[in-house]
Amino acid sequence: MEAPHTQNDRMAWWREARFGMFIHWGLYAIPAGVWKGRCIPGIGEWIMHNARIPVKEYEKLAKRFNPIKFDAKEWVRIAKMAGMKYMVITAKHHDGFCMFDTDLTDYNIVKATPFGRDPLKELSEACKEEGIRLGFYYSQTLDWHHPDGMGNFWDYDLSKQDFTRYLREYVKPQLEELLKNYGPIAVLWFDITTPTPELARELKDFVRRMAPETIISGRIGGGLRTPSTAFKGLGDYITMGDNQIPDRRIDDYWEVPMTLNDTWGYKSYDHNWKTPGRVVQMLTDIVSKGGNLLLNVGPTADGEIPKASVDVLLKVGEWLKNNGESIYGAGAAPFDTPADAPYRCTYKPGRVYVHIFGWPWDQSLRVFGTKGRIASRRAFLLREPSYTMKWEWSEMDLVVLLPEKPLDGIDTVLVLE
Ligand code: JFZ
Repeated sequence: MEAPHTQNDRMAWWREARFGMFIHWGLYAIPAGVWKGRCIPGIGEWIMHNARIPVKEYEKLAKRFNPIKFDAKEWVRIAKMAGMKYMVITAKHHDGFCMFDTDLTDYNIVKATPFGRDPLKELSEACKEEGIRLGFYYSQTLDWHHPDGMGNFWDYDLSKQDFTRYLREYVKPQLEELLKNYGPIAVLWFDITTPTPELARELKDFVRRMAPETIISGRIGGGLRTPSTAFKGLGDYITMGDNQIPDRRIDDYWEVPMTLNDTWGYKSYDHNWKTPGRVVQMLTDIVSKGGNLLLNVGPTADGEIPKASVDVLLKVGEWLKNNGESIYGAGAAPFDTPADAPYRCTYKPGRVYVHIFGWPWDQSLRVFGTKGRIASRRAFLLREPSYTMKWEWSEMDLVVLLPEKPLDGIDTVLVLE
């Protein structure tokens, strides 16, 4: 593939995609939030840290990892049915266990588990077949297994660590394996940020040289330290804090990583699922501000995406099947919408998509701040283009007379053009 000439070239598919699947899958799915009979607080993939599990104990989980129900084609089918255009899966999370075949350590799913297969290889093939882009999450800083990785203060003497050696002799060779053996890799999703701007720069240059088309997430770091939990640094886009939706539009590339319940890695007792309506409205809110949504699933130790997650995703996919034009390739409108408005506006040149969440009791919808910003000549419902509506200007706002009932209980899309 020809190297992208500009940042916009590299990001073009990503901006069009708007909606991706995040997958947190690893040994932590076995305890699933419980350790020695105790429910361990916090997100599931942090159980080794939160329960202070010694490396020698945690490693034993590998011999129990046999996700025989794993089916890459099924996961890709679910992502497509949900209307997701890219997938980002954990290649190595903070626990250090490698979900891919690597020569750098035997602590990996092919060599250390009864499963003996490479799920990232199978996913890469399934994604290629179905036209879904595949990215890898890679924890380049925290590694609670490797003595030179950061974060394991309960097993290792951190004063004896050599992080630079870890990055150069372990992280970079593994990234080379991932970029060369599973490619083309659409996104490298780094996390936590790299400890120094110099090492972040070294990492970015390394990836760029090897895979100029691979998009790099904002948590590679290398930028100015700010109190914000949103990071861009040397990345190609801003990674917002977990589940953090900005309160206004951002004129840059940015993405919200979001959980479907309250954990990334599977927890057997976390049933706090977001409803399909909530997901659609958050996706719409994010796109209306110019961003992408990377929505997470946490597969079980058997290799299945929890049914409750699938149920939500399929309903979101149904809505996108009917209204996807207002999301894919759309962005922020050339006017601001009050945060408490019962609608959000996404935009493509020549068309404003008004996503109506709350149907006005008098059927009169006021679209704030539009006068002089859009030359509206026609107002119709995206799903019923033949049904046009009366509208008029009122001060700076456009007022549209809607039909008596919404077409869609979650989000009815009105088009102004
Ligand atoms: C990190 C991981 O620790 C977590 O396990 C998960 O993978 C998540 C997607 O990423 O958690 C973070 C990292 C950075 C911030 C918040 C959570 N932050 O900067 O706000």
